[in-house]
Amino acid sequence: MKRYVCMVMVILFSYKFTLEAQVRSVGRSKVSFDSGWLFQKDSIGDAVLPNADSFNWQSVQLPHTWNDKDVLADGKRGYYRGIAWYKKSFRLIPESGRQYFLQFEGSNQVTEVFVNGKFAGKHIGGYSSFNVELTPFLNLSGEQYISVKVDNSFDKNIPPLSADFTFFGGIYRPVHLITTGDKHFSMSDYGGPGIYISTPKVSEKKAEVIIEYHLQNKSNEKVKLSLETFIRKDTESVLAEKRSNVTIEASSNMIFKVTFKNVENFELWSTEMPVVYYVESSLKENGKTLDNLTQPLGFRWFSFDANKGFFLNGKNVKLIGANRHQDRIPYGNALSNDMHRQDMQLLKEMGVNFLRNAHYPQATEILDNSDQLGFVVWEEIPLVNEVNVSEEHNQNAENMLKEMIKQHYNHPSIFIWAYMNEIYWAHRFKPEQEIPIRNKATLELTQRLENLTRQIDPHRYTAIAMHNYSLYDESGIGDIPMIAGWNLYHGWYYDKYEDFGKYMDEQHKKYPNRIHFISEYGAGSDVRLYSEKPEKFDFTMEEQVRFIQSLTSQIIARPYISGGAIWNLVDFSSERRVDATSHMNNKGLVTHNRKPKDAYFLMQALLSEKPVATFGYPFRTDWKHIATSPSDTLVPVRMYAFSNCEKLSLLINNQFHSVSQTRNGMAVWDLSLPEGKYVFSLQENSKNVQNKSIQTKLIPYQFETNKEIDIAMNLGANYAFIDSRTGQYWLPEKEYSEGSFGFIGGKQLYVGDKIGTKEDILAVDEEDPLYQAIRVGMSEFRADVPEGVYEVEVLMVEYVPKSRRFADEDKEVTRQPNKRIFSIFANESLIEDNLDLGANYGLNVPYRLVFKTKVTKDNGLSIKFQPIKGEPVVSGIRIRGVGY
Ligand code: GCB
Repeated sequence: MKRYVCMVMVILFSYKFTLEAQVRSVGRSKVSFDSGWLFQKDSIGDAVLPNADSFNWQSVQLPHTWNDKDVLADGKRGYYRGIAWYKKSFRLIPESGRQYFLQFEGSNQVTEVFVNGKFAGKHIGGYSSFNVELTPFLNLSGEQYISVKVDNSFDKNIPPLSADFTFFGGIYRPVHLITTGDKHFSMSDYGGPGIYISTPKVSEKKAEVIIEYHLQNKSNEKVKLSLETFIRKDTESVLAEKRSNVTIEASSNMIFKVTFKNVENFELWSTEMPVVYYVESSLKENGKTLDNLTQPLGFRWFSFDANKGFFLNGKNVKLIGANRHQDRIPYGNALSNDMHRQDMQLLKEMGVNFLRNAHYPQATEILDNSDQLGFVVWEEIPLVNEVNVSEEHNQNAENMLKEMIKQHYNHPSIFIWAYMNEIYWAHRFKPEQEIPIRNKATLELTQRLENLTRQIDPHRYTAIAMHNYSLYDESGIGDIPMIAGWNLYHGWYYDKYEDFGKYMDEQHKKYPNRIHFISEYGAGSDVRLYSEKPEKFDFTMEEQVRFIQSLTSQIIARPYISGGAIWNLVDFSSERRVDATSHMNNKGLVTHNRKPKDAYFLMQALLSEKPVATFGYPFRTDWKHIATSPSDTLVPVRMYAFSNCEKLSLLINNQFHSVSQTRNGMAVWDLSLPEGKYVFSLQENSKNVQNKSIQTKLIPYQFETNKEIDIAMNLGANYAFIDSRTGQYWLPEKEYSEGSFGFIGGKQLYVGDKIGTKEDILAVDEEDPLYQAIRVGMSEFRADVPEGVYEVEVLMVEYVPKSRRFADEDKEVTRQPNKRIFSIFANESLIEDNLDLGANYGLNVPYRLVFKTKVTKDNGLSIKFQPIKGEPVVSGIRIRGVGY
């Protein structure tokens, strides 16, 4: 009884509270609408109508994606692309004269919203914000029910059709409930704020500010309203203000412009001092506020020059920064605002001034932070790789462009609007007969999107990102945008580092009037791979550093290249991708969980204004080395630090060791250390800046006892693989020499001109790089070990003999019998007879052969690979002494 009374009181109280709130509601309110949702994937029926049966529905909080897990390494390709439902009941007593909207910041990719069982709106496209009006569908009783159908299936008319990233499905950005009066700033202008601020003329002292208001009168009466505009820096200081009277016809929209001819006494927005002002606008009727909204404003002027690059407020500024994708393991693309902010802080701390929001418009939080932190931003729509020849496709692309520009128009950080990325990428896979019609359609769409961009926003630059494919020049597409963006990977996917500069110099010579920007350059790295001999496409930490060092300095050395952006700030999900890390693109400067890699610290050293000094190898503590002779007692350690200081000192175990001059962002020490534990200290100007503990281990040339033996060798590779789960260290391969151990015969596998295969090795995701490196045609692995029992592991896989970036959506394992057959012997006893990896296991399916064998006195251990057909393949060998 007592409980019942309490409940009634709570209901009465909340009812009263709601009523009071209604009476008081003025202006605009915006509250989060992210909690209390139920979710179901693969729903058999739909959830349009309220249904008490929520069996099997999952409780979720937005932002949410349903692909957070199935895109991870799971032994199979593909992830759920289809329909899912969200539903939520809530209480809202609609007040007359008020309008109610849901604002979705991002839902991928087709979203249909139902309110109390009625269709309320649909949105196509996964990367922009949209509003759905609830008002006409709300129940006066206050009990409301909303359901949302989201579909991320492939649709040939919705870009992106294909791309190197995962198309996570879900309501993956926040949703807000917005309430306004019945006369308000437009809520139906492509998701834009209905207030568009431009600064056509800015100088150091004076600026012209034009504000275009899109107003909506939803009442049945013609009304006279007053519109108040304040330009403020903060609550105290008003820079300019204006009150205007506007008359709007019944049930209609109008555009009204407010111009401030001469705004003075402001500070400029720059990448070093990003001063953001606010335009505060209120729409009032008889003194009562119906709607109010604040938008950012920055005072700056800028231009690009085909020879001299970029100028901001009259000053030549080289733009250097990174591209950013928006996902993170294990959250998929459903990142919290804290996570977005963390990315922006990482970028800022790196000392750069540029961000490319690739390949789609990003969260509001990213744009707000760009304004505040001072990034020059390039933003683009997700038109990637290819177009579909259809008007519906083109209209969707246009719509996305309008949404992006309108929604982010007021952000002072936006300087470049782009609308295509590598649009000829899929060209070479298309049937010959389709080519002319595709080419024509692509060219026409480019011109159409260019015209549209310039028409909506004549104050910014336009761009497309191209790759090194001659069709961009031949078709004339390269001449359409104001900026020619280039995604170049010389020295990674193709050619050599130096070819990058040559390529660009040729472009500059051929097209002297084009403004060039390097929209992408990058190399992959896996924090488990280390090499003393880094090479193209080996995914070692050292190679990513070398690549970035070379291309960044080539960009900086060329004034006509206005800027460059590393691909990518973060390791990101690309479900179909084949790389050292399966299902991921690991060209990040930071790992997917935002831990800076060596290349991040290099960028910081090259670009930061403040002094920085950081040891390399943030993920590595162990250095192992196989002695090169019986008397060798030292482990070579090439330690480096990233810094912009002139020179740095190294101390080892508190003892001064030496000073190293920094060159190109790096100070290097080539050390030879006896086995042991060390504490390294980095000093700048006698001040300790960082300590790092490492451990060195010498694998003897020759072993004396069985028990000390544990040799693990990454055959076919010049790099070590350190298993992140256990620390198990697989040494780079070594050739056999008398009295010691190693491989005999064969060669390292190169597919194309790249070391190893980069295929996804099924079922052993954590060990992919180990299997990917392969020694082909090895006749024997010999170890002159003392007598005893040894456990031997032989790692093998039949590889896909081509170099591809993306795996097909294999439904089942491909068997390929008879490609190679070999037998394996251990000290003459047959272990595997006529092994046919392609037949028994299939392509990319690993075979880990484990057996024990006894070695008798002075015989050593010999594992022989006897070819019967083709050449044997071996990826790794481990030999462990296990007694006698
Ligand atoms: C590119 C694409 C980008 C890819 C990148 C890569 O040029 O624009 O989407 O992720 O290359 O890593 O291959």
